[in-house]
Amino acid sequence: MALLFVSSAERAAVWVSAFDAAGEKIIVGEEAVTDPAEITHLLCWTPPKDLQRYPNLRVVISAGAGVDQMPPLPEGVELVRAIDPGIEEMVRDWVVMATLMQHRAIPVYLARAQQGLWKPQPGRHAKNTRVGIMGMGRIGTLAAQTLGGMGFKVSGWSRSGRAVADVPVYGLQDLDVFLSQSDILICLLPLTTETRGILNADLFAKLPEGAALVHAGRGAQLDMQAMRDALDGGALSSAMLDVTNPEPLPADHWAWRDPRVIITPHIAAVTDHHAGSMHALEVIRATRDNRPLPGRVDQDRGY
Ligand code: NDP
Ligand code: OXD
Repeated sequence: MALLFVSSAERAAVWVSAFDAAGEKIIVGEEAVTDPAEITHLLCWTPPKDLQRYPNLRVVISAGAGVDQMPPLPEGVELVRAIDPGIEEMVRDWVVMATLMQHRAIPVYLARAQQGLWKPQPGRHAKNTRVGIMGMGRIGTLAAQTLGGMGFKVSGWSRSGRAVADVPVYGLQDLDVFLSQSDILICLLPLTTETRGILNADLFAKLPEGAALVHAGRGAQLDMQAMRDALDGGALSSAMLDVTNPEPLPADHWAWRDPRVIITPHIAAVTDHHAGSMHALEVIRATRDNRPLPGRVDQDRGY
């Protein structure tokens, strides 16, 4: 078995030493492939155009946790997402920071600071703030546990409504109830056919008046104009986005200059190359042993 590595040169050095230490074969870059038949695994953000060139390809491993950038794969080729506790903790940290910033009205104070305005406003205790998390997977669960531990009233929403320790989780049919109880709405959903455009006017209208939005899922889930209308109409009071629609956000986009919106350029998580290589090695061993692949994506479901 051999893994074809199609990613940045900066990552490659770490991966090559991890694979050498584990006695597994890694080939960096398509130009280095002499025998396409030996390639069984591929690591990439998006695959090279001609995957048919690799007749024994069995698994494509995404360089990121999200897999929405992947095209349909040839019949029989499995897709695996990156699994890296470091990514999950970093996104959790970003989400907790964004939640605290909105909870403590930091966008308001940043705007007042621009005017040199010393003007306090009443604050709110965490125990009186309801946080709703859309997407209770690996990252959503971690965020829920941390925010719950800080005293926020946390609930979740997921496709299955599967219970998570100490956190009430609503299923698909209970979206409206979930939204009506979300003073701060966090989106940590994968981008799929069902979740594209889910953060829209209809959804914002179901939130408590003046709710805040925290978005670290994928840009295409958000209707930016609907968000602006909701901010203008009072359904939303502020938003903090790590992902935008489009992405990158053009320099002249209104959202950069709106004091109610704080944007970071998709930096919530930074990939840890060592952790990525350890996960890929585990995927290779699982393939060899016919075990379930860690991080296997259901390609019909899209995550
Ligand atoms: P998981 O696959 O572990 O979890 C996905 C969650 O979303 C599950 O709870 C799933 O429900 C739920 N879900 C999926 N589809 C729907 C739907 N149609 N309706 C309701 N719930 C749905 O993903 P992760 O937690 O690891 O990551 C989530 C996303 O975060 C990634 O896909 C990526 O887009 C984004 N991300 C962003 C980063 C950044 O830097 N901003 C970095 C890393 C990830 P169920 O539990 O029922 O299956
Ligand atoms: C990811 C991301 O999916 O960085 O890993 O967004």
